[in-house]
Amino acid sequence: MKLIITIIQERDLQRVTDALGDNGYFFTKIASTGGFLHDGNVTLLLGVEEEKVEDVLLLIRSNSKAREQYVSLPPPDIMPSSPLMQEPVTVKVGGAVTFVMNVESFERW
Ligand code: 2BA
Repeated sequence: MKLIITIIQERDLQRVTDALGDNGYFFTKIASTGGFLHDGNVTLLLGVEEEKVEDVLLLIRSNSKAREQYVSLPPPDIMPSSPLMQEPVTVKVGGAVTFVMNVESFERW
């Protein structure tokens, strides 16, 4: 079994979770916050059999989208403020950031 952890943008949540649910996958949804932009995002946890991993990744990829986001000021705790660092920048966020991990054991009582 594998544990898939995927971080998606809130705007993709409905599409991604509908696609996973329609295909019979169980998942846990956790509200999360990006450490860089400090924006809300959503983390999904899915325990799946190894042979289903590619199918899940395909569903996530095809239902989430990369977007450019305008950042007017860098977060002060990440980058110390300096007049030279206050130029607006764009960052590309997503589609989805996904980790696939081995699961040592799985129990459901
Ligand atoms: P954030 O941390 O808010 O990052 C949003 C976007 O800002 C990132 O998009 C990336 O394009 C940019 N970014 C992040 N850290 C940066 C840095 N130190 N310098 C320059 N640009 C930076 P994504 O890579 O698509 O990430 C989207 C969200 O996925 C992240 O939101 C974070 O919540 C999560 N994430 C990304 N990589 C991760 C990792 N290695 N471990 C854990 N979570 C991660």
